[in-house]
This record gives sequence, C-alpha cells and structure tokens, in this order.
Amino acid sequence: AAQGEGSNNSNNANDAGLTEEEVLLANAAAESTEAENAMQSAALVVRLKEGISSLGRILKAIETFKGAVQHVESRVSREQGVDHDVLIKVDMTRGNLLQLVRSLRQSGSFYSISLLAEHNISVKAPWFPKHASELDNCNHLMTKYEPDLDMNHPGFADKVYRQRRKEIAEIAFAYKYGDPIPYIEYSDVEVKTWRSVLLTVVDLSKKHACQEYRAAFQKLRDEQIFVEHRLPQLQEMSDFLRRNTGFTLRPAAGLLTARDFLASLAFRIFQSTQYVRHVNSPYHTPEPDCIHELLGHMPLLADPSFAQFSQEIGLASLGASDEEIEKLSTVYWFTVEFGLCKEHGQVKAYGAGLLSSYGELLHAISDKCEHRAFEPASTAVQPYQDQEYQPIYYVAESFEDAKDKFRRWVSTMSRPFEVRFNPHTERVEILDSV
Ligand code: HBI
Ligand code: FE
Repeated sequence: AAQGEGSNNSNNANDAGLTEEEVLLANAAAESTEAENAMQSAALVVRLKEGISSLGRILKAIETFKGAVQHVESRVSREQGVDHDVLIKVDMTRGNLLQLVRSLRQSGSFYSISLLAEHNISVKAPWFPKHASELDNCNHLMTKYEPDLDMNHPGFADKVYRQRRKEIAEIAFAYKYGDPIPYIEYSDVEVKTWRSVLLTVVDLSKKHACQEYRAAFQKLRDEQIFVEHRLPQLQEMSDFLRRNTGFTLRPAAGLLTARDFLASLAFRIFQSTQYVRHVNSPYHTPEPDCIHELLGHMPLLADPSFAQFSQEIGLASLGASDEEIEKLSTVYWFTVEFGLCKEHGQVKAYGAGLLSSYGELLHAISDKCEHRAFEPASTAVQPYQDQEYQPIYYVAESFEDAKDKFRRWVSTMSRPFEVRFNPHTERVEILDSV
C-alpha cells in the first residue's frame, strides 16, 4: 500500500501505533525544522530478543525508509527476555521515521522499539563513573568491523571463528569489577598467529621503537610473559602492569565507544580485548584484538610517564561534551595509537597501532608520509580514517613534552569542574570550579 509521506500529522501518527509522547517528539522536531520532508536527527532504542544478528534487519529497514545511520551502540541487556539493547541515531524525515517505527513494531521480531528526542540523549553534563567499579556500566560496543556484521571482515565466512569470538565476548559481558580475569585456553592456531606477530615485533622494535617501549618489552621477555609458545593471559598481564605503574586490565568484548573507553583510563584501567585476530590476516586487523593490545599497548602502560599521560587523557574525558570527546579521541589516535617521538635526533615509534603492525611502522618512518610536530590544539581537529595507513603522523619531543603540552591544552577545555583521582579509594573526586 502506498503511504503518504507524513502528509497528515495526526492520522499518520495514530496509524503508526506510536504513543502520545512519541508523536509529540516527532512533531516538535518537525516544527523546529519547519519542513515535513526535511531530514532530522532522531534516536531509537531497539531491544532485541532474537540475537544481535537481527540488527542487520533494522539497518536494512532504515535504508528502505531512506534514513542515514549516524551512530550505533549495542550492549547486552540486563532485562529478562531481551538479549541486546541497541541505540541507533539516524537522520531521516519525520514521515519516514514514523513508518520505520511502525514497520519494526509490526514485524514482531523485537522486544520493544522506542523513539527518543535527539536532545534527550545528548545531555549537557553526561553521567560518568566516579569509582572503578562503575566501569561495569561502561562497556557499550560500537558495531563496527565485527565478523558477524562486516562482509569484509576476514572472519565473516568462518563459522568456527565466529563461534569462538562469541564465546570470548561472553566472558567480557559477564565480567564484574573485582573478578579475576578468566583464563583462556588459546588454540594452536591462535598461538601460531601470536608467534608470527611477536617475532616481527622482536625484530622491528630493536631499531624503530622508542626506548621506553624497548625497556618494558625486554622486561616482559625476561619475565617470560612474552614468549613464543603461548599467549600471555590478561590476568598475568594485569598483575605485571599493577606492579609497574598501577594500571590494571579488564576484559572488553570489542571496540568500545570512545567515551567508555577513555573513562576507564581515568582509573588506570585499560579495557582489553581477549580474542585473537583471524589466522588469514595475521599482520592486519580492522578491529583491536589482544595481540594488538598486548604487543602494542601493554609495554608502554608499564612505563610510569606514559601511564600518567594515558590517565590524564582519561580524566579529561569524564563529563566532557561530545565535541570534546571527539577531540580527545583524536589526540588519543595520533599519540597512543600512532604517535612518533624523537630520540637522539631520530624518529621512533611509541604508538600501539605502529608497534603492533609491521607494515604501518615501516610506512610511518619512511618518506611516504608527513611528519608534524605534536601540538594538541591542532592535532585534536585533524581528521583521520582507520581504513588505510595514516598520511600524517605527529612527532612529540618526548612523553614528558607531550604530557606538558597536553596538560596546558586540557586546561583550556570548558568543563565546569575539575576532577582528581584518589588512588587509595580508586575514586574520582569532583572539584567545582567557579
Ligand atoms: N575500544 N576495546 C577498545 N579498544 C580500543 O583501543 C579502543 C576502543 N574504543 C575507542 C578507541 N580505542 C579509540 O579509538 C579512541 O576513540 C579513544
Ligand atoms: Fe589500540
């Protein structure tokens, strides 16, 4: 049946089986744009009852109704009878939005579908964790590059791999603050993948990694944590970090939202994936895996100065606006993930994405890319992509220098309060500033 595109407000709304409140929300948005057919931002919360794969059907429906998906987040639901809660931000016309909601409700495949007003979700001063235990609430996943959803993922067609990923993800979803991190028996194939990446890092880091990385890496070799015949367990890695800088780990199911990921750093907690990349692509992974976390991130988290820098990025993110989170993630990207620094006049790598990727490390120190001096204010607004090698890298004088510059830049941010971490209570204390 042909549907008029929202030509009659009240009738359409009733047809769609929406609540009074939802109609008001949709109408308010339509009035503010003053055009029925204008694209508007909206947010849906869909509660799934038939597995995360039904997300595909929702995205398909959004496409059918000419919506553009801006953002997707999912998490395992705490509600009985619901398996995942999914937040979807879309741009679409009001008429199409109402039809979409109706169509999804009529399909009967979802536990519930609710429509939120955009201004209801981008709250001015968002909630943030005040104690390390509240990170149990900070594990919202971005649905990006997952083997179940992305046809280009090397594990997309591999049922056994997908099952393995699911098993390991369950551990992260069930994890609560204070639990020991469950032991994983890695398979021979997984160990083989680990071994080949470890060997490239052993080889390349000698010449191209910064001195702080090399020192921590050596320590991990000496303590028999980085060995070829087995993967380190997250719990033993967490104990190692605690001994060195007070950082600890908690298991993450996959790529977290920037806000959740950064928040944990404020507590000196790194959310680490526990699964291994697909065996067919050992030297490249489109999403973080534990080999990237272990070889890329862990050595530097054992360095006091770098640990301090990481925590400061985390503290700056607590209660920050969406725009500021975007800037902080960008700084994180160009430092913690892809940073270079000088050492006796030579350029060395400290970014985890470089140290755990043979190809990109060589690219970053070649003359095929641009090197710029690290300046937080300009770095924070430099667009980047995560599909190919970076065309631009930022070079810091040292971690100390990066820290000093970062501190000065953070003090210009607009947050109306200051935060301080109390390591004895693992609590963030809020200091109102006038
Ligand atoms: N999530 N699990 C996980 N691991 C990361 O390294 C990670 C993340 N989410 C966001 C993120 N990194 C960064 O790109 C910044 O946005 C903070
Ligand atoms: Fe990373």
